[in-house]
Amino acid sequence: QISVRGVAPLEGVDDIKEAFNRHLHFTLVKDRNVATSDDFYSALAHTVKDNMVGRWIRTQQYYYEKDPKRVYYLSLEFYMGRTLTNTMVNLGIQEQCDEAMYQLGLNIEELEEQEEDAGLGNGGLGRLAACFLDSMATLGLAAYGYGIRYEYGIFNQRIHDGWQTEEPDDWLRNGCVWERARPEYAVAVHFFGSVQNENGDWQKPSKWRNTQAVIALPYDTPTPGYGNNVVNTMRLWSARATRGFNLNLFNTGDYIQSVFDRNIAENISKVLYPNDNFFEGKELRLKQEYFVVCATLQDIVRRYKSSKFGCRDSVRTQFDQFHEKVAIQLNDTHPALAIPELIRLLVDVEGVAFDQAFEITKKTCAYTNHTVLPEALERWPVKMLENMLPRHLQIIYLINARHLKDVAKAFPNDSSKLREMSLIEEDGEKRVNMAYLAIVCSHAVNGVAAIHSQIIIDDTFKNFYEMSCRLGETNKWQNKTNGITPRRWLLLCNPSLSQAITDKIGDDWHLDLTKLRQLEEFASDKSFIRQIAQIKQENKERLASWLSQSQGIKIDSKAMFDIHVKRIHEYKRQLLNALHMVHLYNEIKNNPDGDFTPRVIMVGGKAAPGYHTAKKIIKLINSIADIVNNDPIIGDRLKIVYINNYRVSTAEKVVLLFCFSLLLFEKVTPACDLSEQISTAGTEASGTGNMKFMLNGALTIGTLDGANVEMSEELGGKNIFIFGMKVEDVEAMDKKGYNPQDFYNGSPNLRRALDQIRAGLFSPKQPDLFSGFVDDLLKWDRFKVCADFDAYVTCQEEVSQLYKDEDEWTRQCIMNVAAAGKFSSDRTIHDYATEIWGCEPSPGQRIPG
Ligand code: DL6
Repeated sequence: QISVRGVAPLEGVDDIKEAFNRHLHFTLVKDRNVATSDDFYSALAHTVKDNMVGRWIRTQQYYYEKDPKRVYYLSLEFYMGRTLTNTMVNLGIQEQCDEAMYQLGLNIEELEEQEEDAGLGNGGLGRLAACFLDSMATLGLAAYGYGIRYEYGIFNQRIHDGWQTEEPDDWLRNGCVWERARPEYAVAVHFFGSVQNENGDWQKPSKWRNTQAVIALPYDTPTPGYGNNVVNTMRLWSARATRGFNLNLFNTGDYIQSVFDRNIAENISKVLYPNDNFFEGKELRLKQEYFVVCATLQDIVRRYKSSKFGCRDSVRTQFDQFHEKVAIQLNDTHPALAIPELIRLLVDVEGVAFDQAFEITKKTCAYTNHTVLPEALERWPVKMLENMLPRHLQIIYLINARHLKDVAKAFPNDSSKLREMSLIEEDGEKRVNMAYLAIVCSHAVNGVAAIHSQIIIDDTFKNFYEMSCRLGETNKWQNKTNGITPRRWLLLCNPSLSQAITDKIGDDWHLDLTKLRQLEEFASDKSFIRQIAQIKQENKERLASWLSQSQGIKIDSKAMFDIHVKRIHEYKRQLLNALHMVHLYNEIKNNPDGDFTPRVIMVGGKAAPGYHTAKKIIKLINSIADIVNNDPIIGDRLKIVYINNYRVSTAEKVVLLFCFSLLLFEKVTPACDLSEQISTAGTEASGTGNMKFMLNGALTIGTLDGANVEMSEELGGKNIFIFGMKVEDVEAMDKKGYNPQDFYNGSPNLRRALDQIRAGLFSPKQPDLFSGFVDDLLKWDRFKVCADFDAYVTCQEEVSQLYKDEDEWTRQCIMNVAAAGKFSSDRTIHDYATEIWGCEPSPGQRIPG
């Protein structure tokens, strides 16, 4: 098992029991009689962590010895969820731990339930970063995740009278077993102040003075690879006031106030901004973005300079080879200030000439775009930057000057391009377009699914793409279709399906998901079909019982589980689903004796606290649920569930909040029959929920958007329900002029549903609650819900028909699992490594002793 010098073998059952008891006693200072479930969880977590520590140290030693190119994944979000089970799976000690707990009279599943979700992300972008950490370690890359250790992660959602309210996610209140503070690597981050340039020349090394400093204190969390002894590091920064913070007040005698004011500095890492696909433009957010970038780059440069383990002397003083040792990946533009910051460090601290610093930075950095929605693109006001980061603004102006010369070269005689492509937008308040900055200063730019990467070159960043072509920048514009880690999203969340697959094709698929193709051979095998159907049924029963226990909701587990779980956003069109619910309700009411396929439609997800339309959509779905679920004519043929992450533990007579956001996904994914992926074509960059459901044997109903397109391709266009407008259709409709009223007039089903909502059928206590909402929809309908409604209904009818044929349905589910191999994040990371970062993955290779 172990091929690592100085690393202890993994523990057996007896060792685990012993370590568990030792931790309970010495670490938690408890005996069995008074220990709480949380103590037992912590003792197990410490025991599991012990198995990782030697590997973690050894991996880092190995990197120092070998000095490979380091990959830095910079992200404002890492949506890690729980760590315990994932660590046991990756280390291969799940069975031993299970047995050890059993022998100690404890139920491991109950202990696992004690762990808080590390919800340091909003949705897909943050979860992608977490999947990438798993894959980077599994592929043996010397990689680091860098982000912020938010004290409060994504809020807990509570549904109150159908409306969402938010509660703070105090995830650190009991401490976190997995992290380790590293005060020895704390660094200072400066804000505000003024700049002194040599001879007034911005390009010369300059002094940034009279700043306000904040300390960035790193916390390290190990990120283990799967079965390869590699343990990488995720380093998250926490803000601390400097010792001398607000010394002025202190000196004038207001000691108490000066202590209170430390919060101003420490607020930087207090809370995750809860927006998904939306740019809010708040000063504190800009501080967060610079904070992570500044602290991280100091760390990167320090590591670059000293290559020997434990050595404090600089061994590298030249930076011309920096890009051969360092790759920085920007997870969207949120960490894009890394660009001017790296240039600043090179010019002002290391004495590199500006032009060379620019070239080094460009060869080091790469940018991933995750959205084309204009409201999500970051455009920071020049005034804000000038005040908070004056030297960076100068550097951005210098970059822009260089860039505009290149624009003039690429588009001679077209002065309009200078205005269109300037990094500084001048219409209205002057702003810096961060995507433009990231593009100009990166050697690679990628989208996250093929269709999305095409849209950014055809439309969003067309000018920049064309400029690259004209200046001969080949390979700059790339696609890297997203992926998910098969460890968490199959092995961990669906053990029975995993085992059934392994029984058929062996376990090579753990590290090479394309091996799942071999399942096609068994897709028509009756006994395999029955086995897979049985597994799905058991997973559904488990979800049903969890819903009943946690939310008091009773559902029929034989009904089709039609699941739509993701952030609530107009472009994701939960409203289209809501209209379909109303339509189904009407159909059953019109024909009470008809032969309907019973469905439980589950919707779940959070709306950004300030996103009023999204919150109204949640209220609408809950209102429809209230009427439908209580109508005796409907019975079990249609049930609507809004899954939320709040539960009340009556046993303890206290209100407990559980952070079910990511966990919710882990619970519903294995139980899903039908996965809803119904965004307006051209709006969802990729989606990753779509992949999770496919891998777990759900069928998809979806538009040709994001990664759905590639899912359909992998399925050969079969065994998936595709409906609605394509990107070209949406564009053509926009050109022609879209009028939702035309569809309202042309579709009796749509008209009936909208009229009922408008008239208050689902909000009897407040009949006009949704009337404005419907009126607005019929005026604007930005995401073309009305235009796609009929196609969606027709497609859903096909779904209902197919569900009646259980064997055929299950055969198609198997074909989905078999075709999901492309969507492993191992494949995605392999492609980033070889095509962007310039390093070679070594999957399956253990660190040698
Ligand atoms: O790439 C990860 C994820 C995609 O799967 C989603 O389709 C996309 O909406 C999401 N984008 C964002 C953008 N946030 N910002 N900026 O979260 O990225």
